[in-house]
Amino acid sequence: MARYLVTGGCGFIGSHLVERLLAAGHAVTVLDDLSTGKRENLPDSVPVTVGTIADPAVVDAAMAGMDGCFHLAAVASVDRSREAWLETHHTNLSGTIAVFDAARRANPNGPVPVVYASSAAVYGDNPAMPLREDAATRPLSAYGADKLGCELHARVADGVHGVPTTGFRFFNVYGPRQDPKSPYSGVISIFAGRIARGQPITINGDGEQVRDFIYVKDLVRCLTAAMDAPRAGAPVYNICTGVPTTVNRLAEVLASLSGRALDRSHGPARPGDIRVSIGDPTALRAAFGLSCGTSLEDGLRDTLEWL
Ligand code: NAD
Ligand code: UD2
Repeated sequence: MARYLVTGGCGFIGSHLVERLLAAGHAVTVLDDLSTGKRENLPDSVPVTVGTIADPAVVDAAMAGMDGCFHLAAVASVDRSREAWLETHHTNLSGTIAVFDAARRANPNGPVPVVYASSAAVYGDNPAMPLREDAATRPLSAYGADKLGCELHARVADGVHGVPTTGFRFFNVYGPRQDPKSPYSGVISIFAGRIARGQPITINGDGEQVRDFIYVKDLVRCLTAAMDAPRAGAPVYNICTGVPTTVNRLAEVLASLSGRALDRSHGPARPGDIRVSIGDPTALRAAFGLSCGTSLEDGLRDTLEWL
């Protein structure tokens, strides 16, 4: 049994991680400002500090006595990072440095490991598909730039301050509890909610754009595996399936699983929309012996049941 701090634990991915840690018998504390997360995503028994990772004193207090930290808190929206550039930077990069810094002092026995969320957004529009971790990083958004900054500071945390870190570049994550009402929500939660209610969906452009959709419960297995075996050198891994899915096919599978006729129209392509985003999961598999193997159909069935 270990004691873990989960930042962003009230959010979509964080709440699945907390569930997994509790099931494994660990003690979990959450730090979340509830900006997009919800208290009701977690059991009442989980202690939640409501506060911001942008305040180092708050992070220090939350980290005290922990054996490790899963750092997921972020403003997880590319659009928001455009509208509120500096404000999102305070959370997405300065807040991450505050987490690494607090991990130095968390425990009298020495620095504790941090497993943190990066993003496929660090690759920008690099066309080298499938994307391997050594592909050039050229983020196109403040969000992606800050996530790349997290990876750079993770190297400082490890090399200069002795804090073991593992970063994961999440591809398009989906599953229960992804808020379909949020304007920043992913395509699966938007389409699933609308199709299940018999409402029309809008496909941006021709719908032949491709994504690598990763089921949230597969993803959190990778996060806990990394905490169980911290590595030196601040490694960063893709979390992806390597399986391409077009937006058109996604809509068709959702309609078929919901038993609904598909009512779709095509709107203009989203400005700056990336045409193809597929990750190479080879390094992830080699490091942890894990593959993110839940089929799209099974993951979508689970998502639809939750609605
Ligand atoms: P989410 O919005 O559901 O979760 C983020 C959580 O962080 C929320 O609970 C929110 O209230 C909290 N938070 C935000 N700002 C905070 C602050 N200043 N202090 C404390 N808490 C704060 O989003 P999610 O999809 O669960 O994302 C989790 C992590 O995964 C984020 O780091 C995100 O950037 C990353 N990520 C997600 C995806 C995806 O497909 N969902 C893709 C790439 C990376
Ligand atoms: C994902 C991440 C984003 C960032 C980015 C980096 C999510 C939710 N977002 O953006 O944070 O990391 O990758 O590349 O994971 N679409 C429609 N109709 C809709 C909504 C979306 O056609 O109603 C299309 C959209 O134009 C895009 C695809 O669906 O082609 C996926 O969109 P998304 O917003 O779910 O995710 P993405 O890949 O743009």
